[in-house]
Amino acid sequence: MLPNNRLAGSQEDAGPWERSTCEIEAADEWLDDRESLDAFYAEHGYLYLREVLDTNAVAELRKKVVDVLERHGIVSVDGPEPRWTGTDPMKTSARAELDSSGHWEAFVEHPAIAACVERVMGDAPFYIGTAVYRFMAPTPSPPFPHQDGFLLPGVPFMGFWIPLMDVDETLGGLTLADGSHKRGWLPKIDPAAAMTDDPKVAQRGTFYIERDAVADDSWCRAVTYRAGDLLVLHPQLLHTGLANRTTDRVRLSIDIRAQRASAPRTSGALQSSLQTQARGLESMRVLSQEGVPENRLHDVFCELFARDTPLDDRPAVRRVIAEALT
Ligand SMILES: O=C(O)CCC(=O)C(=O)O
Repeated sequence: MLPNNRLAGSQEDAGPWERSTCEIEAADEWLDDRESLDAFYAEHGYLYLREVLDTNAVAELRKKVVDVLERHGIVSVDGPEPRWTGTDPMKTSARAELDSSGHWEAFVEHPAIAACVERVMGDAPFYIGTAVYRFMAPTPSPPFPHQDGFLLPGVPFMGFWIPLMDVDETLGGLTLADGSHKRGWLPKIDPAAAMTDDPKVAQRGTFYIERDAVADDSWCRAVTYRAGDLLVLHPQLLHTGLANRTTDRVRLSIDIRAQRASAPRTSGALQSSLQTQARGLESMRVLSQEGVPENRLHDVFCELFARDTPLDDRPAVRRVIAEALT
């Protein structure tokens, strides 16, 4: 059990994900025991590997990220730790700059990181395009429970969530629903929200999780994640970053995704996370214009994705819909 079962400052209407009562189980003792590692992942949908990443490589990546954030006026670096300046990161182009920086690509080439990833995956990794730099300022951004593979259906990737600093309860961290990867696709879809112009609002409004989607007591997290930890997530594992409840600190983490190099590759998996998100939203718009009922939108999207059907080729889209709905 975690020391308290309600995070400081939780809103009354916060979802059960904000009240995680159990602590995630670490699997680092099985790092060289393939069978136990695979069995734990298959049963729980995650692997929490404590301090297995080279901390110098993590610190180097953190410094590169902080330099970008400082240049965009999001943090100031005049003490031991960067401080939030009050600038809303979403109102800057820091994310776009980081996305094209090549920093995570250099990080995974670091020999110690490459060796660790290969040990965890049991194969050489093939990185898919959707890495996400996360810099969560203390803005009131509510948690957004999701499954990373919802818009990448069938891509057999593992998600690597890597804290770039020590992340305690006040900074928020990540909570996950143990075993939820065995429950199929959980988000509900509201196609009307896909019409909203702000992509972040559209994403959150279009794909949402009902409060009782999984048992309240399946939500788990670590009390403190450390720089050097690696949290591996199954693409169907329900999880969310938690609100940053500090006043002046920015939570830094990165999500990197890879599949085993020997697994089949899909072209959709090579898109960036922003392209994946935009394509998902556009698909929901097109499919609902074509009269696909709400409860079948994701099934039909899976077919479009598998066949890589261009959304502007409406006759092809209609053929896929007809086949999927019969
Ligand atoms: O780090 C965060 O704030 C959220 C991480 C997350 O949701 C993810 O890894 O998909």
